[in-house]
Amino acid sequence: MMLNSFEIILLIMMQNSHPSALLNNLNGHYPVLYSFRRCPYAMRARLAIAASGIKVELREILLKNKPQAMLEISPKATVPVMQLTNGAVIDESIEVALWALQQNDPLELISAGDNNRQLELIATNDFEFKPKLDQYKYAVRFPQKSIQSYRQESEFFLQNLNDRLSIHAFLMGEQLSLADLAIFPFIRQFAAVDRPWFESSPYVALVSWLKQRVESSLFIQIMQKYKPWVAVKTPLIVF
Ligand SMILES: N[C@@H](CCC(=O)N[C@@H](CS)C(=O)NCC(=O)O)C(=O)O
Repeated sequence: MMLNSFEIILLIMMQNSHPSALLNNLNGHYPVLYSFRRCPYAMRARLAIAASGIKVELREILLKNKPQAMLEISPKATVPVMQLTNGAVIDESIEVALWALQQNDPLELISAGDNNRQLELIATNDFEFKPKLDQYKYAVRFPQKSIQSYRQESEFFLQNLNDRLSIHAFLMGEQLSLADLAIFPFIRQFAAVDRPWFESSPYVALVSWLKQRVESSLFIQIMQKYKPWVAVKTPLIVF
């Protein structure tokens, strides 16, 4: 659970009166997550962490101004990046998600479907669908083809997901799984490119699944807005 506004204010007040004591007390007790609110990979990590109930220190970053502290531990410079309390660094979203759920998985997201099949579907999302999504979303940067062609080339994945969701409530069966959480932020991005098209598309089960996921309390929780983290100045945000 996240701190509520009252607890955050209390932390800021305490920090103002005893800054170093508070930082020393809390920093280092939590893994640190560098995140960017609108990044679908970072959403995947935050969703899994929130579902696990594990507390981390959230450091919101700006992609155009990445903090030195993050670049030092992960020169590949993508979010999410997680630094564990023992110093180990995990800088792939699926690995952050698996790390969190392997500690604690009260919703049984990992066992909700065959593990390899979940990972395979997530890999199809990341390596086959995501490049098509980028071309569709930023079609002006790829003038070789029309936006409609890029959309058509993405539809193999929409069809795959819609077929699954036509026979059961979630991607892996009747239970919410890691695959649902890991994939829907990307479908949300796809839907936003041309919402009227998506909503009147033949992928009816997919549209309804996306609506449910976006309206879920878990998603609302992980989309809370925070100011970008500034080394030293920003109060600890426990997420
Ligand atoms: N394979 C990585 C991909 C992460 C990724 O590409 N994140 C984007 C933001 S959505 C990023 O940080 N890009 C670097 C940049 O824009 O500078 C993962 O799963 O964590």
